[in-house]
Amino acid sequence: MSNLNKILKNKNLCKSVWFMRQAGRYLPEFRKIRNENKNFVELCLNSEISSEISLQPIKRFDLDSAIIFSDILMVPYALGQEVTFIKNKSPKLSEFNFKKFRNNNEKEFSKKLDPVYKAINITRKRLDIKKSLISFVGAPWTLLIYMLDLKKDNNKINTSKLNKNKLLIDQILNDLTQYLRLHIKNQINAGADVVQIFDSWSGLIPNENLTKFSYSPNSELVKFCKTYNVPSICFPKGLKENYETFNNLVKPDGINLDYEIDPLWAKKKLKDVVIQGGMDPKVLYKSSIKIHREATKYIQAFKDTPYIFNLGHGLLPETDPDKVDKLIKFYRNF
Ligand code: 1CP
Repeated sequence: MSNLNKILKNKNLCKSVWFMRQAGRYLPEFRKIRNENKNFVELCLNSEISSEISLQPIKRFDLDSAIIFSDILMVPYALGQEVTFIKNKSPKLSEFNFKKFRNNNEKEFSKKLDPVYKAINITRKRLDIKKSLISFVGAPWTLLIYMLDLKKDNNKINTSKLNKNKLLIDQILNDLTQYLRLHIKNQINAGADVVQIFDSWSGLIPNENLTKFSYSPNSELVKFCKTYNVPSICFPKGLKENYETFNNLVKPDGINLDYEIDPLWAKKKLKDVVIQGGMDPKVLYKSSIKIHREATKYIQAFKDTPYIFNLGHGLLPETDPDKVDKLIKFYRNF
């Protein structure tokens, strides 16, 4: 069993490090492939290249886990929305059509995403048995934000749009959760060892809607992973002190801290869960001394509990890969 699975399943005190967005634009070897493949969706659907990209950070840094190269927006793509990735901008989706959405079926959905499952299958075969292969989904709320274009800016949602479509949204969330279960099942069957559930925009959920948009759907997906005996890690980014309620209600195997959460607070409040990450990815823009000081805060806080070293959000595109290398070595030597 890999270290990541030993920590998540048996609560072992072994070491494990990987980074969100470890396969991405900060790596020159990724940028080279990206320049030759202008269409991002097509790139995600090229199993051979997707597998190669997933393994790039493993080859370079010998990280403990690989995350499959894909995107959370491949689900809306498979459900019929056009998805365009524009450099340095939020991805854009074509207008949502409720009738078209309801006309989807599971067979077509799985078929459209089959290249992703193939990529998982070949990557699992190429990856050292001692390393985990992480698969992922976007949580329903975070996908809804993109599918219905609900974001005004990075701190605000269009509440009138949300309130105007209440009944419709309940139905969409419900259907979407079923398709996410299927996507998780297909990824597990293809060879994924762990599932990370990204709820990157949960900080934008109005307080009175937390149960409906965050706790319930995440809970359903975590329970679903448990039926396969595959551990899940939730990332309810931006929930602040509600991380505690989230953890008590959703009960994931692992929880990824965002950079706003104080590690000592988390240690006290988040029970019966393995903590992952937390350090602000912007710290990697700073000097080695500052990076080590910040990393020490997390390593010290969690030194006598199972802990997965990672960040409080994804690696930023301007990050220097040498600093990532040094951080990994610092963590391993600690
Ligand atoms: O190493 C990896 O993690 C690679 C696989 C991966 C994952 C797990 C990618 C590739 N995207 C994701 C998850 C993802 N995608 C999330 C959840 C995690 C997070 O919050 O970062 C989200 C919200 C998205 C949506 C998305 N896709 C964004 C965010 C935009 C926004 O609204 O702020 C962006 C920029 C993308 C494009 C994308 N996805 C992945 C890469 C490498 C890129 C860059 C594409 C490029 O080269 O232009």
